Amino acid sequence: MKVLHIADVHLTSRLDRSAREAERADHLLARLSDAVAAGAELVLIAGDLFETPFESETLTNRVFSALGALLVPVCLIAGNHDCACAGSSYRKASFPENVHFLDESNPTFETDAVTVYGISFTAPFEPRRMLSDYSVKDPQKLNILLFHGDLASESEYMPFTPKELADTGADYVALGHIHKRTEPKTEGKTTYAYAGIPDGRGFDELGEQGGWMLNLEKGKCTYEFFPMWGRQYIEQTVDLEGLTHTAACVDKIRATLSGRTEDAYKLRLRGRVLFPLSVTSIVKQLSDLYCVRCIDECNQEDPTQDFDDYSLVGLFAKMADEKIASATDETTKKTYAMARQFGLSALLEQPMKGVDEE
Ligand SMILES: [Mn+2]
Repeated sequence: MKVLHIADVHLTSRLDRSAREAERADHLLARLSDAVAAGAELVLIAGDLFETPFESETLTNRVFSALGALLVPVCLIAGNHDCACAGSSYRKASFPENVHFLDESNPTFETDAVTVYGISFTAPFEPRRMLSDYSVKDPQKLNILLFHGDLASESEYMPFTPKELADTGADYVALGHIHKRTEPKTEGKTTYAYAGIPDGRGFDELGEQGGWMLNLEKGKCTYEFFPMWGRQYIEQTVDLEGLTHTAACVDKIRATLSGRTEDAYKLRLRGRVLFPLSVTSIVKQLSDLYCVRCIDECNQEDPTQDFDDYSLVGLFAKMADEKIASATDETTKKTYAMARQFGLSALLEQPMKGVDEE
């Protein structure tokens, strides 16, 4: 049976993030359709689909009705962020027929082929060990458990151990809570994995995100990563060594990037540049990219190390560095640093054409 496992989408209707959030919801729903088109017969959402327990009805209705349109069964639980407390979105929702919210009052979803179990948060914290004494009813069947918590001996978020997972008798435990996906592991006869997040939301969630597409049979689990991101957050270093003007830096940056304009980039600019670098004008010339942040780390390494101390260039660099080091205020320091750049440029016979005005 082909199963898609995702978790921790953290959709929110918070106004300050609304544009990106609407886009994230659209994207998620489109990728879920893709997963079904790719053969997923069951979708598992292991908690924290929403950022808070009380998201707007506009958002929750939209998400639930789109899950309804997938037609295959969708099983979900509440995590600590979107806990099913009184008055919460999950308590108020009317779910489409194929969408199964699993909690204490509705603990399983069953078909001939599979039983899905789920445990939901009902408060933002739950330090109890919810899996001690928990076990599946029919060990002969294919059994899946949806669980949101910390793989830890103690935690405020449903702590568990691999042994506790194995003792449930579940064939696969679809985990949520940790935003970094983990390769499926096996303990006893139980396979378990965190799905991570389907789509990054900032530079603390870098790279390719998605979920696990699993092929589950009794006693056998194969899997592959199913990419789902709408935008990637990418952190990259760009070497601008020896460049003499902004346009050359912009060209170098473009040549270094993947060419995808829909991603968000945090660029660390490094190397010795031979003109006063302006991050503002570089960013301006990259405005076709969705988001670019540049961190100017140019001219920061030990500047004399590449020069022969006994050459004119080496002596000049050494002298300039001493001046910079002994400067008592920022303005003087900057002036010496610029003098060093201009001096080196002259000595290295690299003309200062296209020097940035800013
Ligand atoms: Mn969580």
